[in-house]
Amino acid sequence: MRIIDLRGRRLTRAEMLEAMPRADMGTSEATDLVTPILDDVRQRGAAALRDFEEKFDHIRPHDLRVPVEAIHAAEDALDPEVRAAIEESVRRARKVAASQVPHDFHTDLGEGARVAERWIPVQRVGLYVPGGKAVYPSSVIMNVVPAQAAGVESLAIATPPSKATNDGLPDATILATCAILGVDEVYAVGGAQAIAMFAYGARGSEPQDGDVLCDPVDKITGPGNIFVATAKRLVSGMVGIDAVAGPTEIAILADSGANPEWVAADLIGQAEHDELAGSVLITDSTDLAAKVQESLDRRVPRTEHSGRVATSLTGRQSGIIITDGIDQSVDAANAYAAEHLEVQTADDDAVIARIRNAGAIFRGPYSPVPLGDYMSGSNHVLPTSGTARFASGLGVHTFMKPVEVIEYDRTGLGEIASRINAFAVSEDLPAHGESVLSRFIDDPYDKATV
Ligand code: HSO
Ligand code: ZN
Repeated sequence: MRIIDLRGRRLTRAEMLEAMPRADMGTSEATDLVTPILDDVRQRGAAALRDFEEKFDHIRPHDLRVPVEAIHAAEDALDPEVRAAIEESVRRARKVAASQVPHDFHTDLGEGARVAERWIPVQRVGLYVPGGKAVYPSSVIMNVVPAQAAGVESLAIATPPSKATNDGLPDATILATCAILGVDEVYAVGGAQAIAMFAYGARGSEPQDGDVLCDPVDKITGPGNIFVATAKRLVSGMVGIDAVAGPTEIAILADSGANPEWVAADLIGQAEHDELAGSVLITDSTDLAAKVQESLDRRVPRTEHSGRVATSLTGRQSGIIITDGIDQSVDAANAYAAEHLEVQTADDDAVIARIRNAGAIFRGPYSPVPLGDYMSGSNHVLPTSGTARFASGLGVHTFMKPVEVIEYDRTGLGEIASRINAFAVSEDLPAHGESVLSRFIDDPYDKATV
């Protein structure tokens, strides 16, 4: 891993952000590729979806919508140990999600003057579940559980057909997870075309599709590759999106007391996702840095996906940041704004109290990222690429929107009617003032009476 030595350097905010290891993303190329896909799905619906599936996933699916029997068959065939793991994950996620549901509340501002806040679930949501180098049934849980806890009425999932089975169906464990969660609207559609289908809906093109293959959704969530991310960016505004996901990343803020073997194992675990995945160690201990490097040299050749792990760890998005003390380590962690931040130091609580930018914080040596990936009860769909500076991970709140209800009566409005009128007149919008005054005087247009 490359070394970024910050010791003795006093960096401006811009220089600090610039110094952080991150991959270059080819976003503009992706936009050129994705735009015609969106247009074509919008115009030709299911016929375009079949063409793109053939082109990108190398299979022309008979059923774009996965038959319910196939979803249940996958559940029946599920390995019992995997089933137990999925159920444990769901149980924990549901418990956390239940306590995340926001409460309605109101504020009284005087007699007859109340503002209430109601949290309303998004009505229909499309969840994207990536295929690619690894398949993530765990991501199905991370999207579906908070959506269900929020009270979302209608949930659809899109995920590419499996490359392993070549039968046009998505990965069997993904289907089984849908069954366990009670989701039966699943599409074997991947990539940018899936995002287009969610955003615009899709007319059927074959008898098995029906007239309407898929209704448009109100919000699209879930991670995906650069094409999925770009498609989400392009349709956002028209529909809601959770975030534009970049490659996954970990930062480990550790001091000399951290276990270098565990730190190395966690860096490799993240690098396993993707050649572009970022693994970053932030430490004030050159001794720890050297030991972690040594451990990586031993471990990387022995791990199953050593090829992509090595590429990821040696890429410009990964590195070891050497700092001159815990303060600078905290500054670096805040500048990097990691999707996942592990803290392994002598005083984790004090460090965590000073972290303001992270998608999720994993405290101490027994809270490694894979715990959160699968089973901690927390959500693993988290802000990447430094967006943790302003965004949060997926949660029940992602699937709800607060709506203010304004409840004033004659007394409450009367109290401030002339103030509202003054404000309205100052903005040269006198009809605004007249709207209010009409409730109290016969002729609000007669300035003498106002
Ligand atoms: N680390 C990934 C989530 C994941 N890991 C799924 C394994 N499966 C992004 O948070
Ligand atoms: Zn992971």
